[in-house]
Amino acid sequence: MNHRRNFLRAGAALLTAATVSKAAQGAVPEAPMQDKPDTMPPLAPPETGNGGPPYNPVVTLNGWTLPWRMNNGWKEFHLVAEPVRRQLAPGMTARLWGYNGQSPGPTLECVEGDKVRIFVTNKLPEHTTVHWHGLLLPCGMDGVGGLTQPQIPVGKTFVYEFEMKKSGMFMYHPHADEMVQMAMGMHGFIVVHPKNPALHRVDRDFVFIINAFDIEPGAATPRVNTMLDFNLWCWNSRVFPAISPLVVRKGDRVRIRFGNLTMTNHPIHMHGYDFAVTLTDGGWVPKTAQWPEVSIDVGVGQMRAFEFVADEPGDWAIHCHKSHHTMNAMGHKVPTMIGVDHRGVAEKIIKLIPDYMVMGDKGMADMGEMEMPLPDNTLPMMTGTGPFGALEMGGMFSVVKVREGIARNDYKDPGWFKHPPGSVAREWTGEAPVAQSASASAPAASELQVRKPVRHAH
Ligand SMILES: [Cu+2]
Repeated sequence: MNHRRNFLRAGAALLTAATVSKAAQGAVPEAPMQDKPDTMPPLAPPETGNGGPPYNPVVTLNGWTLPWRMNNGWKEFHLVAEPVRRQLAPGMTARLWGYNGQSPGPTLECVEGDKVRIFVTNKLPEHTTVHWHGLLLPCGMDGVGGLTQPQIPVGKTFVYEFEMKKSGMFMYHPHADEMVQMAMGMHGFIVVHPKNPALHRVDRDFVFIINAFDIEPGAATPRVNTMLDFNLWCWNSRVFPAISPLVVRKGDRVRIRFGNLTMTNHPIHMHGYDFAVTLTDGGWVPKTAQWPEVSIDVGVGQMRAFEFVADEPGDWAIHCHKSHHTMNAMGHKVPTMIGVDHRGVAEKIIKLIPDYMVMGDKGMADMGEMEMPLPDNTLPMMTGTGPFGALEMGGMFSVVKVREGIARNDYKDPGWFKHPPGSVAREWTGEAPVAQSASASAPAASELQVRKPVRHAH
C-alpha cells in the first residue's frame, strides 16, 4: 500500500469518527485517489458506530473500496470521472477513462438502509452521467443523460442522493456517450451489505467487473467503435498473469461476485469445486432455489455470485471458459498451420527475412514459451509460468489458492501449492503408484482422501 493511500485511509477514518464541521458540511468531500493497480486489503468499516453500521467488507480484485464520510446521517462519497493510466499487466499500460485514478472505479460499499450522497465531478473531455445499475431509487437519480437528468458538463460536480433499499450487488457506469465511455473503461462495483451482518455471512468475499478492450499492439488507447472483436479480456481492467490470485483459507466459506460490462457472455468456470449460485443483481437467490454449478454463464449487463466451502487445498484455476478469452492481444487472421510442413519454404524466407519463425505447424503451444519480439506496450498472446512450466494463458484467468493455516485477514500470495507426495499426475513408468506402494494392505478410507460432496446451504 502506498503512503498516499495510508494517509487517505487514516483521513477517512478520522472523518467518519468525528463530526463534520459546520463549514465542511456544505463542502464537497475529499476525493480519495488510487495510483496502484494492486488488490488493496478490505476497507474495514469504522467500529465507532457513527461511521455507519458494521458489515463484512469485500475484496476487489486489483482494486479498492472508496472511503466515505458521514455528514448528518448521510454517507458521502466523491467520484471523479477522469482519464487514467491503467497497467493491464506489467509490460502494458493503457490510456483509459475511469474514476478516482483507476479503471474500473473504486468499489462503493454501503449497508441496507444507508442514505447515500454521491458527488460526481466530471474531469473528462466530454459530458458524462452515472447510472446506478440495479439499484431501486427515485427516477431522477437513475443517471440517464437526457432522459432523467441533464448531462454533467465538463468541469462540473453533480450530486446523487438516494437510500440503499436492499442488500446485494450492483454496478455503476455512465449513461452518456455510453459506447465510448464504457469502451474506455468506465465501470465500478457496488456492494450493499445486509443490515444484519450475520445474514449471508461469508469469510471471504471477492468482487470484480468483467470488461474488455480493443487495443492495437503497440498502442495504448482502446478503439471505441469495436463491436465484438476485442483483444484484451479483463477482470477489473487486468489480464493474466497480472490478475491477483484469490487467496483463501482452508475451511473458509467463500463468495465470488462478478458483473459483466462487455459485449458478450462469459461462462466463468472454477476448478476443484462445485458451487451454489446465491446472488444476482436482482437479489439473493432463496436457498430452495439455489442451484449447483461448476461454470456460471454471465450475460451482458448481468451479475452473478457463487459460494463454496474451501475444503480442498490447492491452486485451482478460475477462468472464462471461452478459450479466446484466456488469450491476450492476438491477430485472429493468423492462418491455421497445423499439419503443414513449411520447413522448405521457411529456409527460403529466412534468407530474405532473418527473423522469420516457423510457427504453429504442431499447434500453438510453442508460443507460450517463445520470447517473441513484440512491439512496446503489448502482451504476449499466451504467457505465464507456473511451478511445472509455461501456463499458456492470458486474459480472464486467475488462481484460487486454498491453503491451510493462513490468517483470517491475510490475502498475500502464498506462492505455489505444495502437493502431497504421490498426488501429481506423472509419466507412467510401469512402477506401482507411490500412494499404493506405501502400504501393502488395502488403504484406509482416510488415505484414499475421498471427498464427500459439500452441502451448500448454510
Ligand atoms: Cu469470456
